[in-house]
Amino acid sequence: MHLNIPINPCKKIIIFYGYQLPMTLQVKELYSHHTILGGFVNNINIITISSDIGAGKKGAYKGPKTVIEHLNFNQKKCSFTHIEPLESPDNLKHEFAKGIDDIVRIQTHALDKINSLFTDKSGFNLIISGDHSNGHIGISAVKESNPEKKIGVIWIDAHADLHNPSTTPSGNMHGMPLAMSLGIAINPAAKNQLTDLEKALWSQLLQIGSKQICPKITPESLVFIELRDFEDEETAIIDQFKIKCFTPEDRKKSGVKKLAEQTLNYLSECDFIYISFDVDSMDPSVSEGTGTPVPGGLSKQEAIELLSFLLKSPKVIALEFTEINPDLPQTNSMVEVAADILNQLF
Ligand SMILES: [Mn+2]
Repeated sequence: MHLNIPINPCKKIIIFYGYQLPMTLQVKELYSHHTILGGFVNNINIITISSDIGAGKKGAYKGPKTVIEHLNFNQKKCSFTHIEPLESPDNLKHEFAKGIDDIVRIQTHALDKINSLFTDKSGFNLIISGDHSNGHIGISAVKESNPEKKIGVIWIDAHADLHNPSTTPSGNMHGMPLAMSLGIAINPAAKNQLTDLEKALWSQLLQIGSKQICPKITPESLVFIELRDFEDEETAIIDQFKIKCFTPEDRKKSGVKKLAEQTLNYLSECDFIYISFDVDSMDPSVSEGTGTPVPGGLSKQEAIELLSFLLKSPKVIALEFTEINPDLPQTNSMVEVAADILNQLF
């Protein structure tokens, strides 16, 4: 089916060189990976997607723009692409796929705007997105730009994000981006009964992109890190496809460096790697400012070390930060924590 719904124009903010923001933070030598990232490091495409349609609690749409105000990537050549939020007044009408019509529209629109940035020659991509349903945009952009290549995904998150509208307990679509990326179809026997329109919208979402590639990734090219809160339907998918999972217990046993090495070794067959970092992978002691905090996650320092080791791989083409909600009550500023991590990485 074709949805004839108008789409807001994307606003490309600005491109200029030697970009410098007012806050000064030292780039620590320990975390410097300039030589590893080679040509990438001085050429960063910063992409902000200010949509939080997929989240249960509103406010994460403010995260991307607020984080970039705190970035200080000295001497880097940065380009900025901003995707505006898009929300219809009645967008929550689909009980088991809240906002799915708007999510189809914004993902189609965003992918069209950004996929030219995801070839191996176009630089390193830093995506800061509102809620995690946007993760499907970045993964799709890598695949759409490199259709013959094998794409690996490192999903650093407390949650598995493997639900689809037929299994979700909440209807919030930020719990579904990996099901979208893996092309998981609606199960007619599952507990949630969907309308024909909802089934059609889900199938449209799985095939976004001009090449309509589905699935975008395969289960053996996916690794979870910090996974600790998931439902039975998600466990069933993980078990069925033997998806690689590192829990906080694994991290405590091996340490973050070993964990990063094991992850990259596991994905050695992949041509490109997309890293998605949901800030709820971190412990609530630093991540109160996210919609669904879960005890027992990474410390801020562990997050820096983990990402730093992973970014040493030249296969890593993009890093996404997501689910930063400045509107929630928080003792530590989630925006400042996220920006500080990024400033130390780049
Ligand atoms: Mn997530």
